[in-house]
Amino acid sequence: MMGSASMPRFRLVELTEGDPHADFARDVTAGLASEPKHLSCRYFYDSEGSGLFAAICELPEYYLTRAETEILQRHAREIASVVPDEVTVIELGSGNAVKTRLLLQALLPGRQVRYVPIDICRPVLEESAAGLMQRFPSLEIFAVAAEYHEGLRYLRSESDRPRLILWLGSNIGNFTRAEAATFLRRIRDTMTPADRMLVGVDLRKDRAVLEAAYDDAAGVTAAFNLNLLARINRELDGDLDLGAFRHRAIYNPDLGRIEMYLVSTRAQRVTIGRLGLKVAFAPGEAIHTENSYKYSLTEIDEVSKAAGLLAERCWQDAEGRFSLQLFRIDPAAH
Ligand code: AVJ
Repeated sequence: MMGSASMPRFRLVELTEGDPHADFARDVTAGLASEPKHLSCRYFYDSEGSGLFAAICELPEYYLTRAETEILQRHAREIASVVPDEVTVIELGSGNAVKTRLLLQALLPGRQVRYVPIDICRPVLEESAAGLMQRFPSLEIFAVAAEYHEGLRYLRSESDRPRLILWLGSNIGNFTRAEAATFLRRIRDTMTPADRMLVGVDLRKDRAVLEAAYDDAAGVTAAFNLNLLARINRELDGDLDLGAFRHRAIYNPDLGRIEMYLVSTRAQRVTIGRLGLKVAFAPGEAIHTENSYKYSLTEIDEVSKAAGLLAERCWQDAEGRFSLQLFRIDPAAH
């Protein structure tokens, strides 16, 4: 393999504090004992779930990925024009990094680029990094297997060059608006005036379009949601009958969010061996598994203002479904 002798082209660190299995066990115990029941969407992404999410991105109903890809295709050169010759591209929740290729393709000619993907699924990181290195022979990759908050800590140390921070794909949607503002503020506090952040945000739109995107005809999103229960069976020795739960996705227009649930179709008791836990479900009882917030342009403005960020540019797809913001720090903010 080619590359400089001093610096390997690919490195990977795993930054998991404590035992991820213990976290899962603790959160499942707490979530299923709660009233109403809930499970965290961060547990969707084991290898199985990451694969299902990649399949979701290809669905005809899931317009988000196509809309964001359209924007990146159209404006990658313009984005590249504000990026200096030596840059570190840091991506939060990089997944399979398919969209990132469009940006790297625009950035790489004439630039020295270090790519730092941060994702909770290590196998996905390894696979996407291998693909990128093959496609871009001069790219240096430092992959970080970590949760957002750990990745954020890491952001502070990766600051020897100007940075382009990517938070694409409406990943912001899993946060409440207040949480999103706080998280963006924490990122902002690591940024210098030369840094930029690119954030992909899904826009508010008709209920029918949104609900179809989260409840597709082929049932892939249902399988993605049900994989949480399968994961409990696999990792925590559960006996949940996946056939006795139904996927539900509804749009809550007041809060501007899609809510996903797993609904018990009948009265049932389940046992989770490794937790020494028995849980009863009433017929129709739901486990809340995910929120996906949608934004108006005003709401994007409010959140970025609260975070101390200035939108230098923003773009939408032709149908106005999705918005991409290029932020820099607002020096006047406090
Ligand atoms: C990865 C959080 C952006 O909310 O659209 C897709 C996850 N859930 N279908 C989203 C998801 C159901 C996705 N994000």
